[in-house]
Amino acid sequence: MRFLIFFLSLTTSLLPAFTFAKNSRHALKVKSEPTTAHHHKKSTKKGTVGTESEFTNFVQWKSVTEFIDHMHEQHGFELHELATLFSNASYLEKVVKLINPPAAGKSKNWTAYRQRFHEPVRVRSGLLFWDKYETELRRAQSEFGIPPEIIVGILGVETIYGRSQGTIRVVDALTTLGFAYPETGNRETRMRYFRQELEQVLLYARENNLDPLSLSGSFAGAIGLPQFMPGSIRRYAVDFDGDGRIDLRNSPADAIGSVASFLTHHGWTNDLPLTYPVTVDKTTEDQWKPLIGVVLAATHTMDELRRAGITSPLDIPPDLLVGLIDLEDGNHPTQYWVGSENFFAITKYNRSFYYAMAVIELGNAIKSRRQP
Ligand SMILES: [Ca+2]
Repeated sequence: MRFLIFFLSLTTSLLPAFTFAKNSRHALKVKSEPTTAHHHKKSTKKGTVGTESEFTNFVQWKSVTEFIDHMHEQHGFELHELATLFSNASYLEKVVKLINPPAAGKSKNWTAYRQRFHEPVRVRSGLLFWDKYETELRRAQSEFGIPPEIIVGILGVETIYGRSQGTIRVVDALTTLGFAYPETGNRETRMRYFRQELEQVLLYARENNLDPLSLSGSFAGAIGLPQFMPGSIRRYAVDFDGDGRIDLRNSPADAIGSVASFLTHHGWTNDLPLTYPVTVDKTTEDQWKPLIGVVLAATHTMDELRRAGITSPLDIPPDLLVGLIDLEDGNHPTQYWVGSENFFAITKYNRSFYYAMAVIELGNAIKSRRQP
């Protein structure tokens, strides 16, 4: 399961690991839903959504009306308002296409991955962002303990500091994925997840006095500079500019505070080092290989790893808990590292070693270029 998100757009933050489990590419069949739901006439088969079709009558779907009832009974939403909302929601074929995994057979390549993010435009934008929001970054460090370079690294990798937040209507994305997910083995689980996110976005919009249809984001419904899924917004995001609402799309301060809050909630501990390079003993591969990525956590001491054949040229504190990291690099030898709990906190943001390492590298590149 590890790293299935490797070659996908990074606008998938905070999706659970199973998001990109291997899907078949069968045509989307919408079972047990009325064919009257089709808005356009391009569908060729009953109950099948053709690739060019787009229907907007979600409100006629049984599963949608059940969801509406749930939102009414559980959270007191007005039935007619939800009916209006879903009659305005669109099925988006491109969302269904994007949620499918990339073509198989591509090898993982750390060098290629890091080059996507460790590049001049992102570094320059990061320098400007750091200068402009230095006060907020300092405050995030003092309140949450997260260093500026980590927050700057994440916001750079995610959206180039807000430049590419995604233009897909969140309600459309989550309605499409919540009720018309493509035919896959884990379809029911995935639809349940996206319906929960839809529930969360409606609650978030109400709490922050926003029109849910005005929210745009990634194809998976991630929002704002830090690309939080709605559930993560409600659990971890903070109003860091004090204007009384959480707005991750227009308030860089809210984005900064929310990234810091997220990492604190996911195990970040002040002042831990992040990573150390290590060397592996190929003759004991059967002992250390099973230690990679079993859990996204730092659970071993270096003493334990040494016994399995892992050594480091650097001095690693004997009481520091670490986890073993592998970065496959195309035709080049795989790189091995160990990471502390802080490294693994970043992988909770996006479940990939490559992602976390790219965040750290970008943040450090920007930090090293700042005027003292
Ligand atoms: Ca705010």
